[in-house]
Amino acid sequence: MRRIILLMTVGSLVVVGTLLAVSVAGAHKHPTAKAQKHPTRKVLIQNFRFKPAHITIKRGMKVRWINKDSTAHTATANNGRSFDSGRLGKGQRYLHTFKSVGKKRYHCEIHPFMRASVVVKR
Ligand SMILES: [Cu+2]
Repeated sequence: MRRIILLMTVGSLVVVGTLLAVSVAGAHKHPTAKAQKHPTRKVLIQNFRFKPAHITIKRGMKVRWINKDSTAHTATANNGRSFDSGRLGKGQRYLHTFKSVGKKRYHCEIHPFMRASVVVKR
C-alpha cells in the first residue's frame, strides 16, 4: 500500500513538473490552461441585433449567445462550417469555444441583415 502511494506521489510530481515545464516553455501554446483563466463572453440577441456585435476574445475562450427575442435567430459563421447555433428560440442559448485565431464573421440565417464578428487573438 505504501509503495502504491509512493508511486502515485512520484507519478503526480512528474505530471506537475511536465505541466510547469510546458507552461513556462510556451504559455501561449496551452489553450486549455488559458481557457480556464478567462470567463465566458456573453452576446445577447435582442431587437434583431447581436449585442455587442463585435467582440475580441482570446483563443480558447467561449462565447455564449442568448436569444432575448421572441423570434427565432441563429448565430452562424459566414464560412458555414466553424460554428452554427441552429435555430434558437426565445431564451435559448448556444455556447461555442474559439480555438483558432482570426476574425470570425457571423450572421443570422433567418435575418441575413443581422451581422457581427468575433476577433480571436492568441
Ligand atoms: Cu435572426
